[in-house]
Amino acid sequence: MNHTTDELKKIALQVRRDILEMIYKAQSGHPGGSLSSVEILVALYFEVMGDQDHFFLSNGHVCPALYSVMAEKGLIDKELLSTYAGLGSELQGHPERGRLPGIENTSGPLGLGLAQAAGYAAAKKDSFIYCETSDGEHDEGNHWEAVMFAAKYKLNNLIQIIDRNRIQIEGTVEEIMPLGNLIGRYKSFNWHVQEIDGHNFNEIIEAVEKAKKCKDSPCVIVANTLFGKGVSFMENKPEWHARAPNEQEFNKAMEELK
Ligand SMILES: Cc1ncc(C[n+]2csc(CCOP(=O)(O)OP(=O)(O)O)c2C)c(N)n1
Repeated sequence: MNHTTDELKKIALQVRRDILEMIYKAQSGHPGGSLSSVEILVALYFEVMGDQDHFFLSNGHVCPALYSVMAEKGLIDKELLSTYAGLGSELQGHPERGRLPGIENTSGPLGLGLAQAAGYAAAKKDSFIYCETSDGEHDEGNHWEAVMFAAKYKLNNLIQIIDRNRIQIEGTVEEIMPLGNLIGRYKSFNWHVQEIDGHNFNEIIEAVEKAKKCKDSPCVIVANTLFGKGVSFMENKPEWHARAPNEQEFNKAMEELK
């Protein structure tokens, strides 16, 4: 590992604070999924990805987490974070390819990122292609086409990580469109599957190392996470899917993120 677990945790805490600051300042954004994705993104950018590799964020609404991780890593200017979701900003509320170096795909419409990543993986066999998706995105038919495509072409350089926080836009995934045995579903589509705690750096990094050794199939890591992780009154509360905190809520959240 390049960093100790304590160092990674420190970065994750700063990313959570950045997420809150961005969404509070813009009075717009998606805190629940941003907060659940933090360890996945910190692990990818700080421990896992090499210069040859590419990352696709499919659930683009959680981009405050991505922007902050990119800033912490020094890939973008930290000052930019305060422009999040502003008119003309490089940091749109849903990322746009071409607007900011390092953003591979435009997102917002859900269920497209895996197809984009799979196409890239098919074309660039000499690099690993990582794609974060969410459980809510599994409602989209296009996503499952990409699942079939990746298996058919045995894209063993494609690694999908699902932010399995079990919440989506107006309730739980289970209420809105249950995914049943998600692990069994991926296995039946000939993917290599692992299930981990998506807030545990060691588990994320180990799972990716295993995924990199996959021979004949694409790999998916189902990362069980907590929606709103780190801010007690947001945790597991669907109303925080796309809501900005008011001043009092913001101060309380920042008090907890210390
Ligand atoms: C194709 C498409 N359909 C619907 C939406 C509206 N939408 C935005 S976010 C969302 C829920 C996504 O679920 P998930 O990513 O699991 O939510 P989170 O974990 O961030 O709360 C929906 C349905 C969309 N952006 N794109």
